[in-house]
Amino acid sequence: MSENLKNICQKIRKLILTSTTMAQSGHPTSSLSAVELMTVLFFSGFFNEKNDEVIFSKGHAAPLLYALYAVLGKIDEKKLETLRQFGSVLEGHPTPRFPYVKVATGSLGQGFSIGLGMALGKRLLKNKGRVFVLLGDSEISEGQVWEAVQLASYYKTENLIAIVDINRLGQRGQTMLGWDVLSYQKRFESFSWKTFLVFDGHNLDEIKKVYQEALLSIEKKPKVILAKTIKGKGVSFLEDKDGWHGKALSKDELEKALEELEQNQDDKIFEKDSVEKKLFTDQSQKNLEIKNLLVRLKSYFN
Ligand SMILES: Cc1ncc(C[n+]2csc(CCOP(=O)(O)OP(=O)(O)O)c2C)c(N)n1
Ligand SMILES: [Mg+2]
Repeated sequence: MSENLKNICQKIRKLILTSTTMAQSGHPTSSLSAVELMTVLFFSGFFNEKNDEVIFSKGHAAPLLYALYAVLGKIDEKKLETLRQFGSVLEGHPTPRFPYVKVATGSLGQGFSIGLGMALGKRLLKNKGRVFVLLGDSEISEGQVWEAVQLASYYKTENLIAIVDINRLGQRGQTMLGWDVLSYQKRFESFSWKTFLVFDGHNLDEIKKVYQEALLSIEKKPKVILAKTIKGKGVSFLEDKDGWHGKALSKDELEKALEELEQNQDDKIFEKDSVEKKLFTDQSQKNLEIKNLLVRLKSYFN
């Protein structure tokens, strides 16, 4: 199971790197740091397409978003070659021209506020879905983020789940808090959020365990997953290196990177069909909901 997820991550990494090199622009390193976080969300039964929403508030990680939908079989892999081309729906930052995106993001901080609005809307409509929002660590220094943070807890927006990709780096140099996840935790907790820590944001099992805990939590609070990650993860000459933000690899660099990824691939067989079937129908999603229900029932008798 985790082996298959590992292969999906490798495949997604290759697609991110190739599509940005073809475009000769984009944000490969910002996309690479969130590969495991988003792969587990999409492929381990946590994201329910019928009811849930996912927003890439760090919209510059669009190559990751498009690669995920290519691997899901929702868009043709060949289409990734049109990334950032004039007329392509695969714009440099996500827009609703891409069929699986409801809101345009890219101006940092805004996607998160919209996610809060969507979560409140779901509550009004008695829709039991959740809203997952992916944020960058430098992004959360935006004042707008903290306006939404305080409003979300005021309204006890339990169906809002923020995932912060703490890769230490912003556009230029280290962020104010670097990898100090405990300080991030204190800040969110002081705003009455329920926090969950992932100490290795590339460890599939750890991510799965933490997502499970977060989704099973019955506290009437918004939730944040604070994950320590590595910018450029998977390619030695990109990992945790300053100076690679928003830069595509040259053809030679791409070749080197793909070679490295190939060497690290445990199992070269990529089972696309089984992946497709897994999404949304996954038994673990149902198990999670049953467990959730039981925990809720139990809480009535305590
Ligand atoms: C409001 C706003 N200001 C500035 C930018 C330019 N910008 C794009 S990405 C980025 C850095 C983001 O860093 P981080 O949130 O840590 O994401 P990472 O790339 O590290 O994943 C900046 C400043 C922007 N897109 N929006
Ligand atoms: Mg960052």
